[in-house]
Amino acid sequence: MKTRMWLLAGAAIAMSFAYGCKPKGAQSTISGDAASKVYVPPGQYDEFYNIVSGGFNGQMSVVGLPSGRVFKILPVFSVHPENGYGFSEETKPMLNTANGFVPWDDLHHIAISTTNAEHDARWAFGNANNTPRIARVDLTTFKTVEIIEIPNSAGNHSSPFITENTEYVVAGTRFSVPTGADENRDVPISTYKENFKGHLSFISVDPETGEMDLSFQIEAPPFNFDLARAGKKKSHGWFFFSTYNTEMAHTLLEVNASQKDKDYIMAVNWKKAEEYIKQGKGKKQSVKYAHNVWDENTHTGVSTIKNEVLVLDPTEMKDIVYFIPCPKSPHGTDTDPTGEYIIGSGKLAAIIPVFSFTKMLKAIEDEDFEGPLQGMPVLKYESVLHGEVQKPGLGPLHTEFDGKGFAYTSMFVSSEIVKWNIETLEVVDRVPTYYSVGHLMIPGGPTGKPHGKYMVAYNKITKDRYLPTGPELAHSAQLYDISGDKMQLLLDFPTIGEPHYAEAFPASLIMDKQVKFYKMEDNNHPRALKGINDARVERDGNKIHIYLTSIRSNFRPDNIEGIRVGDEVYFHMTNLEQDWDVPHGLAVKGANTAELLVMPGETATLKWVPDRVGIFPFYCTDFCSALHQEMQGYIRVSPAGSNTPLKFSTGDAE
Ligand code: K7E
Ligand code: CUA
Repeated sequence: MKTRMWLLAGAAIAMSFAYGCKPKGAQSTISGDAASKVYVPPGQYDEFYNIVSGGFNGQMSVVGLPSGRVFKILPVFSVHPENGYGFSEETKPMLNTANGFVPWDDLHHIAISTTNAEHDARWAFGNANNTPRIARVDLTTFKTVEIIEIPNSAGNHSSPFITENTEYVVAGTRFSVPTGADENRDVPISTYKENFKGHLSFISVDPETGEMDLSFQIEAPPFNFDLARAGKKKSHGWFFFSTYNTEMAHTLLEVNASQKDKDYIMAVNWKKAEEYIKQGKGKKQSVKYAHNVWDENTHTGVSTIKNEVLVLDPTEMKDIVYFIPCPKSPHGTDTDPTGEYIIGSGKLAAIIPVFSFTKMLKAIEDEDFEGPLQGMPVLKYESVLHGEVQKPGLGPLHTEFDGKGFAYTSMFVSSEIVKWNIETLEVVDRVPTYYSVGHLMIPGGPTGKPHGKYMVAYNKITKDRYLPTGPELAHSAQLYDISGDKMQLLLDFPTIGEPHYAEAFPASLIMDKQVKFYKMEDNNHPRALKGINDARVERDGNKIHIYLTSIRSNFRPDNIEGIRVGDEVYFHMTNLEQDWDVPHGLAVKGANTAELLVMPGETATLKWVPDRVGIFPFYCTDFCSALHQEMQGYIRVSPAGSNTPLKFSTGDAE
C-alpha cells in the first residue's frame, strides 16, 4: 500500500499535492476537553473493542476505544514467539500451505461476523495478502482457529469481506495469474491478456461452528481486484468488487494501469451463482490448497490438503456479473448502511461517484448496457450513478458511515477525512489527519447499524507526531469524536505494525463470553496429563517424550537424565491450573525454537534436538506466583550411544 501510494503521487496528480504536504494548524486542533473524552478511569472498561490489522506483521491487535490502549497482539499468519504460535508442534499445522510451512504474511483487512447486517462479533476474519489465505479468529478465546488457503489466487487483497449473515467471506485476487495444469501456467508474461485470469472466491461459513469451506470461484478477466463490499438489506445477494489495471498491463503499472479514465466496480449476483450451482453448473478444477482447523478439544491444529474447486464461468452464466464504470483506479468500494448506495473511491479521481443499487437493477432489467466486456455486460455510468461528490479532496481511498446519513471518506494525498451527505452529496465537514490516512473506521461502520460516536483514522506517516525511533517511525491511529456536526480530534496513538483496515464493536457483545480457562476434563490432547502423578519420561527409539505438568510453582518431573545427543526431545506440557489468567511458560536453554506459553487446562508441545553434552536448565517464563523464580528444572544430556539410564524425578534427592 505504502509503496503503491508513493508511486501514485508521481503519476497523475500534480507534485504540489504529493506526499508530505501538511495540513495547516497541526498542533492547534485538539480542544481542552478532548482528554476527558478518551479517559477511561482505573477499574472501568472501554466501550468498544477495536480489532486492528497489523499489515506486514501478519497479526491483529486488540485495542480499546476510546482509550486507545492495546490489550493483545493476536498472531494470525505470523509466528509469535511470545506464546509459541507457529513454534509449538500443535500450532505449526495452522501455518501449513500448499507451499509448505509459511511463517509470515501481510494482513490488511478485518471482517467481524454479522447477523442481519449487524455485528454479532462471534469471529474476526483476516486476509493474508501474500500467500493467499483467510483466517478466522474466535472472539471468546482470541485465538486463530482456522486458516483456509485460496487456490488460483495471488495477492489476496480483496478480502475477507463478508455478506450480511456471514454466509460467505470473499477473496478477490489482486494479481491475476495463469491457472490450471503446469503447461498452462508456464507461459510468457507478455501473454498476460490471453493467459492470465482473475478469480473471486466465495468461502462459505458454517452458521453454527464458523468453519469455512471453499464453496466456489468465479473466473474473471485479468484485472487487479482491490477491495470489495457485500450488498446488505435491499442489496443483499450482491457483492461489489473494485478493480484497477483494467488496462491489463503487466509491467510498469504505475503508468500503464493509469491510462483509462474509468475502471470498473464488478457487481456479482452471488444468489444467482448459487442457483446455477444447484443446477449442477460450473466446472471442477483440480488445485491444491491447505485447510487448517484448530480443535479446542485436543488443543491441536490439523492441516488437510484439498484438491478441488468449483469454478463458474460468468460468460456462460450471463446474469451473475455486471461491470459498473468507475473513475479512476478505484481503491475502496463501500456500501452504505441501507444497502442502496455503492461508493467507489478512485485514487486518481477528482470526484467520488455514488451509485444507486435501485438504478443498477433498473439498468440491468432494461439492458441499458454500454457494451460487452470480455463477454460480460458493462452498465452505463450515468444510468447507475446517484451522483458525484464534488471536490472532496485528493486521493480518496475508503468510506465508512455513521448511520445518520453521512459518509466519511479518507483522502490519502490531501491527508484529511471528508464528511458528506449521502443523499445530497454535499461536503459538510473536513478534518486533517497526521498524515496520509489509509483506512478509516467507525464502530459498526460497514454494517447496517453503525455506532456513529467515534471514528478512527489509520495513518501511514507520523513524522513530527511521536518521539523518533530511528529510520522507521510508528504508524498511527487517530480517534475523532463524530457525535456532533463537526468532527473533533481527540487522541492519537501509535499502532502495532502497519494498520490497514480495522473494525470495532460494543464491548458488551463479547465481554461476558470470554473463556477463562480450559477444563481439564475436556482436555483430549492425546498426550495430556490428568494430574501430577502421571508425569513421566518415555523413550521410543531416538524420540524422548517428556510428559510434563506445570502448576504453581513447579514442573514435574524437574530432574531428567538419560537423554543423548541426537535424540528428538518432545516436552508435552500440561498446565494443570484451573483458574483464569494463570499461564505457565516453558523455555529450554539452547532450544532452536520459541518458548511455550500454555494456558490453564491446555497441553502444548515443544520440540528440542540437543546437539551437545551437558546440563540444560529449563524454566517458567510467566511470573505466575511469588515462587515463580523457583519454577525450574534440569536435563542432563549424555553423548550419543551413552549408557546413562533414563530417569526422572521431582523432589527426590536420590
Ligand atoms: Cu491499506 Cu485496504 Cu491493503 Cu487501503 S489497503 S489503506
Ligand atoms: Cu509458572 Cu512462572
